[in-house]
Amino acid sequence: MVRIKVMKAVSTKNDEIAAGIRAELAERGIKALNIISSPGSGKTTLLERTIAHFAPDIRSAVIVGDPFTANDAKRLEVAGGNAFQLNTEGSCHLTAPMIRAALDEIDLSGIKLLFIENIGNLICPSAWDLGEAARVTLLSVTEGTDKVDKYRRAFHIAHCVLITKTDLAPSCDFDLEKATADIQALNSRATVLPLSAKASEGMEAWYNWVKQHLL
Ligand SMILES: Nc1nc2c(ncn2[C@@H]2O[C@H](COP(=O)(O)OP(=O)(O)O)[C@@H](O)[C@H]2O)c(=O)[nH]1
Ligand SMILES: [Mg+2]
Repeated sequence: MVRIKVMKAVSTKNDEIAAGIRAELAERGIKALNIISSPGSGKTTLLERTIAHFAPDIRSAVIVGDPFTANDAKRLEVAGGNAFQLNTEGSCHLTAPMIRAALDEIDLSGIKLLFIENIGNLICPSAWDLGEAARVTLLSVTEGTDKVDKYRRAFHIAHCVLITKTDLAPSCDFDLEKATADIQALNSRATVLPLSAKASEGMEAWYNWVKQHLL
């Protein structure tokens, strides 16, 4: 009983802070994108390409969630992003208070896109509102077609689902048609885009989605 009440109180507080972040970013003309996936499915690589694609006309900032390291933020600085590292000291997801604290440190002048690379896992990040305008969930072909159903909440809450690393699909027995149908059965409003950041396949469709929904 007590435990449930505490969890509810924490989540309510999170949602209040997230609503404040959403309102503040909207007023400043900044769109935030919460990026969710398992470790290694290609979040940072996608961001490297995306930030470089839109620069210098459209400037991006990135809040990079990571349990311990600053490696991804360093990669994204190199790609031209204004990158801010958030270390959770092992915790499995970002929360709105963490984003609030980061925003108080970041210079957002001239920024149009705020990418949030969440901690790599397909469970907890999908339960926490960060004040984003939209959510994108990545599933790499190396993870297997069955992961859509297994981690359904991450796909249910997504505005866009990216099937990544399509260059590796032939060696992974990934069934793109089934994965797409399963995602659409869970969430009919989600756009599903297969792509390979490494092979530069399908990237234009992704950039168009960003333009259409975030710019
Ligand atoms: N073959 C292939 N490898 C990729 C692709 N995108 C990322 N990778 C590799 O997958 C690994 C993890 O990528 P990373 O972007 O760090 O994933 P993150 O943990 O989700 O941020 C790295 O070795 C990348 O080079 C892709 O489109 N194709
Ligand atoms: Mg990463």
